[in-house]
Amino acid sequence: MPKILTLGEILLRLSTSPGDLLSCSHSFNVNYGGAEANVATTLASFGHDVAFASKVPDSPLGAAAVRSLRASGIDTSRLLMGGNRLGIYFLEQGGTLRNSKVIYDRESSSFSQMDIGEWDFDRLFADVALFHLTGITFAVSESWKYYGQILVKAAFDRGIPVSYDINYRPAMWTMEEARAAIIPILPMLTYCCANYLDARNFFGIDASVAVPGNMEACYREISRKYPNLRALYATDRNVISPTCHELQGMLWTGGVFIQSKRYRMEQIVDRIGGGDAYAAGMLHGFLTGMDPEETVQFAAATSVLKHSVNGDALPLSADEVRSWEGASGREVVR
Ligand code: KDG
Repeated sequence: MPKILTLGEILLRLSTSPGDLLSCSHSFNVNYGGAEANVATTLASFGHDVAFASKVPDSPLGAAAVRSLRASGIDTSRLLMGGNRLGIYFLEQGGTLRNSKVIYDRESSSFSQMDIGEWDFDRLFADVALFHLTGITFAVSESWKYYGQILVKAAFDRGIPVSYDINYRPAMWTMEEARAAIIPILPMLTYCCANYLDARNFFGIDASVAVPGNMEACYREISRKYPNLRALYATDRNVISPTCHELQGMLWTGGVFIQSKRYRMEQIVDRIGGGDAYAAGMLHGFLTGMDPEETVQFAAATSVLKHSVNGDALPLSADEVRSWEGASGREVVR
C-alpha cells in the first residue's frame, strides 16, 4: 500500500456522558480528535500505511496521544515532541432534545506554536504517495496560515498528490483570512472536499450556481477553473433533529457527478468526525482503484457508520464497512 501522510493538530477530547452537563460533570470520557488524526485513524483501520505528523508536548499527556495513535496502527515517526501543551476540546454530549456543545482549549498548544523549520521536508515527505490536510490546520495560528501553504507547495513540488478538506470553521478565523490562505493553494490540489458554500467562498462560483441541489453544475465550473482537481466531493445533509439527520454522498470525478444512497440516520450516537470519515472513505476508494460509484457508496457508508460510534474516528475495517453497506433496508427511498 502506498504511504499516506496526514498532518495537523491532535486534540485530547474530554466528553461528558450523555445527559451530563459540562458545568456539573464529575468525570469525562477520554478520546483523541483532530481532523487529520481522525482521517489517519480510519485509513489505518482500512489497512493503509499512514503516517501522522504533528507536535505534541514531551509529557505524559503527549505520550498518551502518541500511544493512542500507535494503537490505531499509525506511523508516528514524523511526530515532534516538545512545546507547551496538548490542545484539548470538551464535548457535552447532546441528545434528542438538546444539541451537543464544544469548548476548545487549544491556545498556545505545542502544534500551534511550532516552527515549520523543525521538520526536514525531505524526511517528512519521504516515500509519501498522498498528502492530506484540512483548513482547520491553517486556522490554528497566524504562522500556520503560511506554514500550511508552504507544506502544500512542498508536496506539490515533489509531485505528491495533495488532498484538502476546506472544513471552514468560522469560530477559528474570518472568511477574509481563510480566503487569503486557501485560494493560493487551490491550483496545487488533486482532491478537495468542498460544499456549495466553499464553492462560493473559495472557488468564486456564482451564488446562483453554487446552491444545494445543483452540485453537478457547481463542480463542473470548479473543474473548468481548476483542471488539476481530479475529484471534488462533499455530503448533502438534512438535519431533522439533533439525533436524526439524512446524509447523501456526492462525488465529481472524470467529468461525472455521482450520488450515493441517501441514508436516514436515526439515533445518532456521535456526529463529530462524520466529515473526516467521509474523506477517509473517499481516499480509500481513490487509492484502491474503486470505480466512482463504489467510492461514493463506500465513503457515505463510512460516514454514516461513524455516526453510530463514540469518538472522533471510525476504527472499523473496510470489510466491516462493506458488509454493513451491503445489508438491506438502510436507504431512504425517495
Ligand atoms: O472534524 C472533527 C474535528 O472537528 C474534531 O476532531 C476536532 O479537529 C478538530 C477541530 O479542530 O475542530
